[in-house]
Amino acid sequence: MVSLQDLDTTGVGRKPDWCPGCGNFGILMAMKQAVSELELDPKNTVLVSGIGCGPKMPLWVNVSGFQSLHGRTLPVAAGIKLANHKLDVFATSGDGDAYGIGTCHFIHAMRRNIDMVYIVHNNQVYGLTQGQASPTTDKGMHTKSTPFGVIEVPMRPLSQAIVTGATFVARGFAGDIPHLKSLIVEAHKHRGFALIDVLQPCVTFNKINTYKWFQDKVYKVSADHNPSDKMEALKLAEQWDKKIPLGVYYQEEKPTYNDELPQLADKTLREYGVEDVNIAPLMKEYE
Ligand SMILES: Cc1ncc(C[n+]2csc(CCOP(=O)(O)OP(=O)(O)O)c2C)c(N)n1
Ligand code: SF4
Ligand SMILES: [Mg+2]
Repeated sequence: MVSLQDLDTTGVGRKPDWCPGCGNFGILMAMKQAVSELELDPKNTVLVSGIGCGPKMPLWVNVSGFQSLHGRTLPVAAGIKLANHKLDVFATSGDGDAYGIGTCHFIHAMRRNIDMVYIVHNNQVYGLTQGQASPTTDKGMHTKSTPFGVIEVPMRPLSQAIVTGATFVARGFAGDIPHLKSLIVEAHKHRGFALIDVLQPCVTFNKINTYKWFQDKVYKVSADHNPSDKMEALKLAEQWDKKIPLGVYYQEEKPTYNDELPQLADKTLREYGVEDVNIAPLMKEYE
C-alpha cells in the first residue's frame, strides 16, 4: 500500500510554496490520503492540472503528473484517459481555470461523461496573478480588477454541472480534510465524470470568504438526501448566501465516453500502436 510518505515530494526536494494557511494545503493532504486509502499505484495514477496556485498540485503529489496550460486541464486529462483508459486520472484546476477560461472544456467533458475525478480549488479569485475577480467571486466584492466592486452575478458551478450532464457532483471544504478525503474516494469509485468543487480559502487575496466565513455556513448534506433526484440536487447547488451544503449533491449511472467506443473494449488506444498504420493512401487524397 502506498503510504503518505511515499506520496510526499519533500523527500525529493520539492515542497509546496503556497502562502502559510492557504486552503490548498488541506486539499493536498486530502488528495494524498485518498490515493493511499484507494491503494492506487502512483505510476498509473495521473494528476493533470492547468496553471494557478491550486494547479501546482502535480508538483507535490508523488504520482504521474502533467501541468498543462491555464484553462486546458480537461482536454489534456481527457486525452490521457482516451489514450490509456486503464490509468486513474485526476484533474485539478482553480476556479478561473475551470469556470473562466476553461468553461468550454468543462461543459463538454461533463456531457461526454469522461471517466475522471475533477477537483476544483474554488477560492473565488485568481490567486496566482494576485487576486483579480473570478467567475465565482461574490457580487460586490472589491478586488484588484474590480476596485468598485464586482457587478456581475457569480456562476453557480454545481448547478451548471448538474444540468450539463456530470454524473457525480459534490462540494467539499479545504477546512474539513477527512470529509474531503471521503468525497475524493467516492468520486474515484464512481464511473464517469466526477466534479468536486472545493471551498478553498485564499488567505492572501480573499479576505471575505475566509475559513470563519465558511465554517459559519457549511453543513453536511442530510443522509436522507437522494442523490439521484436532480431537482433536489439543484436546490442544494443553489444554496450559498446563508448556508452551503457539503457532500454529494447528485449521482447518476450512465455509460462513459469510453464505454461508447467498442474499439476500446479489449485494449487501450495506446496498445494499438502506430507501426502497422499506413497513412500513405490518406496523404494521397491531399495531393
Ligand atoms: C492563456 C493564459 N491566460 C492567462 C494566464 C495568466 N494566469 C495564470 S494563472 C491565472 C488565474 C489563476 O486563477 P485560478 O484558476 O482561479 O487559480 P488560483 O491561482 O486561484 O488557484 C491567470 C489569469 C495564463 N497563464 N495563460
Ligand atoms: S495566493 Fe491565495 S491561493 Fe495562492 S498560495 Fe496564496 S493563499 Fe493560496
Ligand atoms: Mg482561484
